[in-house]
Amino acid sequence: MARPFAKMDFMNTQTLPYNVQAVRADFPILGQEHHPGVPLVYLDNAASSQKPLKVINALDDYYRRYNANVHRGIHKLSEQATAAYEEARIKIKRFINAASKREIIFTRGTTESINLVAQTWGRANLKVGDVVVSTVMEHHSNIVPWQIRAAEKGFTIRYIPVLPDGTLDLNAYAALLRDENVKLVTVMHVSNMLGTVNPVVEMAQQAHAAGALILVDGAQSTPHMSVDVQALDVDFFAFSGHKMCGPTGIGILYGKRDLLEAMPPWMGGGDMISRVTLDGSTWNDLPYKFEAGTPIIAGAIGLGYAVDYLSELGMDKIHAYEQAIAAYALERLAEVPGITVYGPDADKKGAVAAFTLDSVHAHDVAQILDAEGVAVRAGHHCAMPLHEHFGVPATARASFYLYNTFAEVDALIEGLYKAKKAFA
Ligand code: 7TS
Repeated sequence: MARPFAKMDFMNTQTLPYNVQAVRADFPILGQEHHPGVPLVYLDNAASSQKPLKVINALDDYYRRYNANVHRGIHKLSEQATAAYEEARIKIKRFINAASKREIIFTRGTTESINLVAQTWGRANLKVGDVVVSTVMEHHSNIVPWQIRAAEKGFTIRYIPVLPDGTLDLNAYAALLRDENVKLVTVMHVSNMLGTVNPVVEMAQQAHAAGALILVDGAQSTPHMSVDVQALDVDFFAFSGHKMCGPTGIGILYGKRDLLEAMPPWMGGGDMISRVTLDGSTWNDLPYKFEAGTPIIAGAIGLGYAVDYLSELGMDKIHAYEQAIAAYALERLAEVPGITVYGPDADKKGAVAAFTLDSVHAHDVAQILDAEGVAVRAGHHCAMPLHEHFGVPATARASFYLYNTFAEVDALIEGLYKAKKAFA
């Protein structure tokens, strides 16, 4: 049973950048019922996005027609697989406007990309007395790898505080950078709880002026907005394929070439070496130096097709569409009595709304919404320090993507009224 169009849907189809119903037809999962007679309203996109047929078919095609290991075989299948794997790298290079395909390293995701930098660059460059600047709003994957490395190397981590409106305290950032021991700033581009879009261009300029490098966690920006790593002038940039229509288990570490060249390898094994003797080894060229073992071939190819899909739709159009949905969602959420939505105003944030509803536990909210077909996440969203900052153990979070509709926002709001009633 299809949900009827909401009034807002009808009013906005004239001005929206694309026809969302045509887009939805590309995503088979969106047409299914969540429970008998209850359509799926998927609002957990910050955790993982759904996949279009283009990506599903690309994976199927790889396994059916040219599955083989890469960079090894002389045979045709291996050559085909290698060509597709390397073509994906070029697509991703173009997508984020890297200067060279050698700067694109395939990893398992944002988490692995950040760990790679912490363990290689961090091990080689950070020592007692040095400072790494991070923020209170980071996902655990941009806190814990540095804590692990700090315990070993003895450097200090300092955190930029978050202001009540959910933006970073940039005065505090400037003050932190006055310490000449700061070697690295590591910051998320867009918050997965607050939706805050951090001013990474300015933050990168300030970090560089202070003699520090900057790593940006792009897990929540790359799926939703046009990213140009050269314009941002960031030193490292990490993101995950599965949040941007690609498969799970594949992600990217972008790094400026001279930095990657100077970094020691991380994992040792096949493909990452130039020559191995029993007395020692030398390393392969970039990016292979950081891609030990049989890589995630299908995942990389699938991500290449996801990037094609997003580019064909247009990142600027996707961003504009999501901004319209997010503005509508925030407007409607604000009508619900007893709700607190965290983070800045719609014009300063991505399409994410984390909230609490009266004293109803976030998990109960999510459970009632699930019964209504609305899939949201509840919990700390891997941002425990940020939840502590706001004095809440958990929030419920609705996160939107290019295929969500205004009617789905209405379904969320209806579900919240049911939750209120159930716990009144
Ligand atoms: N950084 C940010 C900003 C994220 O939102 C996430 C995942 C990660 C890093 C880690 O990405 P991974 O692909 O390596 O796991 N965020 C979420 C979330 O908000 N809900 O589930 C996963």
